[in-house]
Amino acid sequence: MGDLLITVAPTGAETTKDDCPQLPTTLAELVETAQRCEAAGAGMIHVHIRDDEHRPTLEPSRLAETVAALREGTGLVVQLSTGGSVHDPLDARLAVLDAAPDSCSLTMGTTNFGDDVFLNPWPFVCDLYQLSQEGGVVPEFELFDLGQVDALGRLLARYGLPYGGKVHVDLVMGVPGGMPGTADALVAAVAALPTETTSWSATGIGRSTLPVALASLSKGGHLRVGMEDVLTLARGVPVEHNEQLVSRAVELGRLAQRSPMSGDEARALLGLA
Ligand code: KMH
Ligand code: ZN
Repeated sequence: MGDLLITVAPTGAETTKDDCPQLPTTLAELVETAQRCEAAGAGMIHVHIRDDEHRPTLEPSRLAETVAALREGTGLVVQLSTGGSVHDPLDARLAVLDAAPDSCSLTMGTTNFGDDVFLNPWPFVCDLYQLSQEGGVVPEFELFDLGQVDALGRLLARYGLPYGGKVHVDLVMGVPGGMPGTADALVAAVAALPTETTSWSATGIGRSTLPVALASLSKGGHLRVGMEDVLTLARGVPVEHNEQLVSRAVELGRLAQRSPMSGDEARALLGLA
């Protein structure tokens, strides 16, 4: 029985196919990636999709087709990003839930995102949360800074628990504009999580990937890994396939005496079973 949820975020919305040809951007590449990552130890997939020119898209029928293909081809929990890219309008991001994924990401506030702004005004957060409750979609609360940890407590106090009754959090650390990807920041964020929190994972962007993964395991957290968050295994060593990052997470977990959860075990953790 597994006790470590490994979420793979294989694509993201910010890296281009030209800059990184090994990024899975077509549906066939995404399904192949999902299958190999599941075999390696992932329990959930966090999905951003691309159009035929490999550009980020939230096109509703393409999202629905992606959910169906991942359900058909894997046993992973399928989480669609509602963050999209920094250029996606809020209404298109709300409409992601129409594709009826198992889970959706839900970021708890606006964040400077490098030179861009990742917009998540409070009324949008509230609308998205209520839609997830009505639609039977389990949110994963993405927290980019300590203020967003506090905002999650306010959201739960106002609207109650998510669909499924479990509160699962992902700390996204090391984004330029968000909390740093350090053990100190992780400890502070975990200490401030609302008491309703039932599980949490962490991911560190870029060079903070390993420090954050090790800190998360040390605090009993789960892991998110993938090419959305990091494109190198070490300085100058590109990731060739997301499976490598999942396998490394499994190995780190093994050293911490944790074993990966299956998709079904992830479903139970998240209140989907
Ligand atoms: N692409 C980022 C601006 C999410 O998926 O919910 C936002 C993001 C978060 O990736
Ligand atoms: Zn994302």
